[in-house]
Parts: sequence; C-alpha cells; structure tokens
Amino acid sequence: TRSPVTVTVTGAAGQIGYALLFRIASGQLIDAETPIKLRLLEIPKAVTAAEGTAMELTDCAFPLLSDIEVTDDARKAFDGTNIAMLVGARPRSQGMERGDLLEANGGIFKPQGEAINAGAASDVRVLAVGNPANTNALITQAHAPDVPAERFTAMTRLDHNRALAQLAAKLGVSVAEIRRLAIWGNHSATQYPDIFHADVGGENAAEQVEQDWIRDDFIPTVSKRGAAIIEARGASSAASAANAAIDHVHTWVNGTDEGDWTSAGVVSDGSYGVPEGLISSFPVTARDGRYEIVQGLDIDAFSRERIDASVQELTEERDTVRRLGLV
Ligand code: NAX
Repeated sequence: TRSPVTVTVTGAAGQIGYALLFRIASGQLIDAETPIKLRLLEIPKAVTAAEGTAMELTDCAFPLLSDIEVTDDARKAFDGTNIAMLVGARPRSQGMERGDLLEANGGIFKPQGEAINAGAASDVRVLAVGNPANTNALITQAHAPDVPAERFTAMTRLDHNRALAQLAAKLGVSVAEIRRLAIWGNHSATQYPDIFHADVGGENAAEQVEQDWIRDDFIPTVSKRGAAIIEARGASSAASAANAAIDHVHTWVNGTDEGDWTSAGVVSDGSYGVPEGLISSFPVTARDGRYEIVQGLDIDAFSRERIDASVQELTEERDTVRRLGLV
C-alpha cells in the first residue's frame, strides 16, 4: 500500500468544506489508492460543527480515510501536511472597504503561512480558495519563506470550468472537445477568460463564434457567474467550488494531458508582462508535480487590454497588503 497523504482543509465547517471533504476522503483528490489523513481547521466556535462533519466522514467507512483530526490550532492543523486547502476566509460584510477585507484576511492567512513554514511536509502544496484568493495566497506565501514560492497557488479552476461549460453550450459540443482555454489575472470580476488559443475539434474556438458574443456575452457571463449563482441559490457556489478545488489539486499531482493546459493562479515569473511575484492566473501545464506557465503565446490587443486590467487590480491589492505590512 502507498504511504498516506496528509490533507489540511481550513473552513472545514463551511459549505465548500462540506462539499469537499467527502470527495477527498473517497479518493478523488489524488487517486483511488492513496490513503488520506484529514486535518480540519476551524475557528473555535465552529469546531463542534466540524466535529459533526468528521463523524459523518467516519460513518462513510471510506477505505482510504486513515485518520481525521479537528482543531482550532493552525500549528496542529498544518503539522506534516502535504496538501493545504485554504478555504476558510473572512467574507466581505456590508460597508466593508477592500482594504478592511484584505486586512481581516491577513489576520487569517499570515498565521497560516507561518504554521505551514514551521511544520508542513517538505513537499507541501498550498491552494487558496478563500477570497480574495490570489492575494490570500500571496500573504500565505510571504510568511512561509522556507517553502518554495511555486508551491503557493490560488484557485481559478472554477472560472476555467465555467468558461468551458459556456463555450461548450454555445458550440453544442462536449466540454471534453475543448482544449487550451485559459483564465488570466485575478479571481474577481476583472478576470479574463480567453478562447483565442482554444481549440474545439482541432479548429480555433474564437473563429467559430461571433466576436460580439465573446465580448458581450461570454466574458461577462463567466466573470459574473458567481453572482448569478448567489441570486438563484440564495447562497454562493459550493459544490462547484469544491469540485474545482479537487480538479486543481488532482491536476497538480497527476499532470495535464499532452497538448492541453488548464488555469491556475501561480506566482508570476514576469511572463506576459505580469509583475514578478504576483499570484495571477495563467494558462498552465502540470508535469512532475509542478505547475508551469505556458510560454510564447501571442496576445492580441483585445486580450492585452483585459489581462492588463486584471493584473492592475492584483497589483493594487498587493500594494494595499504591503502598506498593511502583510507581505
Ligand atoms: P462559509 O462561510 O460557508 O465557510 C467558511 C468557513 O471558514 C466557516 O466555517 C468559518 O468558520 C471558517 N473560517 C473562518 N476563518 C477561519 C480561520 N481563520 N481558520 C479556519 N477556518 C476559518 O464559506 P464557503 O461558502 O465555504 O466559502 C469559503 C470561501 O471560498 C469564501 O471566502 C468564498 O468567497 C470563497 N470562494 C472562492 C471561490 C474561488 O473560485 N476561488 C469560489 C467559491 C467561493 O466563493
């Protein structure tokens, strides 16, 4: 049998946590053979609720689930962790300014970065799901200087999957026929879903749709999908977000298909004019357990403008957390 992988999930008592944990424990995160040890981190008042979820996980009698621990202590939660899924975050409350939101999240992600630095396994991989995901990932990374920066990522896979689904519906094809779609920039309304490099059945995707559709329909539908879900469901995306978090880690560990790529928020190396060190979404491949930015794509003026606008927003978020002393 394989040696177990320790997976830490923060915000374990939340709605994404509830949709995520059972899939991790059933063997969908890594593969169907690797035993999983779960570490659930919550704030003190939600520990009992997380313990209830842990009881249900136990009651599933998943053959791969070898251990579960629930704690409100970040040091314990990240001790020996191989995969850290940072879901718990401070939501924006009414009247809260962006700076207040970033500061409140700094209070969560800074100590978690320190705990990862102090005790995580040497191969630790970190995914920030909690919003603002890119900048929360950046704060975490800044406080874990002994861990290679490339191990810190932010989730834009839900945006990627939403874009795949919208394009597939438009063209009347299966999502499985679409390759090389990409999300650029921030996981926010400024994100840029790019189909100019995508292909569908071996033909360029952008050439199979009207340009007006891309600008007036596709891009706004994908970037506002989170709000549309809240409007319809009365609650934010949960199962689809959990699904995307599974996809993100599964791809990171198992790799992308030859000739295809996916999207993830990763530390910029300066590619495509994105300032070095920002955690921005890019088209990425995964190989040997590493995400790598796809190089050498031609970026036309339409795409350039949109990538720059989203990256500008990320730069402003970073400047704010710098002023707050969080990075
Ligand atoms: P919930 O409010 O249902 O759950 C959040 C949980 O986090 C709560 O149980 C809370 O007690 C816990 N928590 C708060 N601070 C914590 C801390 N310091 N340590 C451990 N746990 C802590 O939110 P949910 O719907 O599960 O969403 C979680 C996060 O995902 C939110 O920030 C949300 O904005 C973000 N999302 C990100 C997405 C993405 O694509 N990157 C999409 C879905 C989602 O909106």
